[in-house]
Amino acid sequence: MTERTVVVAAALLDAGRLLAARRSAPPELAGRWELPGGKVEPGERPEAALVRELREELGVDTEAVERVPGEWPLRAPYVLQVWTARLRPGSAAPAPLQDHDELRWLAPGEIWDVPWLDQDVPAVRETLTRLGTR
Ligand code: DCM
Repeated sequence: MTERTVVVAAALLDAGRLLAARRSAPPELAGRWELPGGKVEPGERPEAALVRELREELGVDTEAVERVPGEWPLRAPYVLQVWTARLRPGSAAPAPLQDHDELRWLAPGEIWDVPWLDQDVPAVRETLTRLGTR
């Protein structure tokens, strides 16, 4: 039995802004904002899962940059891990293709303007801490 499944999420950064995505499904998560991402498949590297999920959900070409230290519990058996990521040259701009109905690039002073999923709040906070110390 698998005891945990990693969900990878991206702190996608561009020009000093962070991408937030508003979920359109499932009903219990709809309307709340998240760092976009999804489940790592068996045998898949988390960084590869991140790039795949962002391509599927947002139509972008990205690369994972570095892991944000920490791991946050979701509904069992899922745990959330976060990587910073960037758009690769020539990537399309992100568009809400599935799972989301709105996207926002948040400047540093706007990060807490959106109602994040409860479980994403500590991950976003840790991401900001890391960015602030570089
Ligand atoms: N999830 C989350 N926070 C994120 C990304 C995903 O809480 N930043 C949750 C929502 C789903 C599960 O992880 O329950 C899998 O995500 P998805 O449905 O996007 O594959």
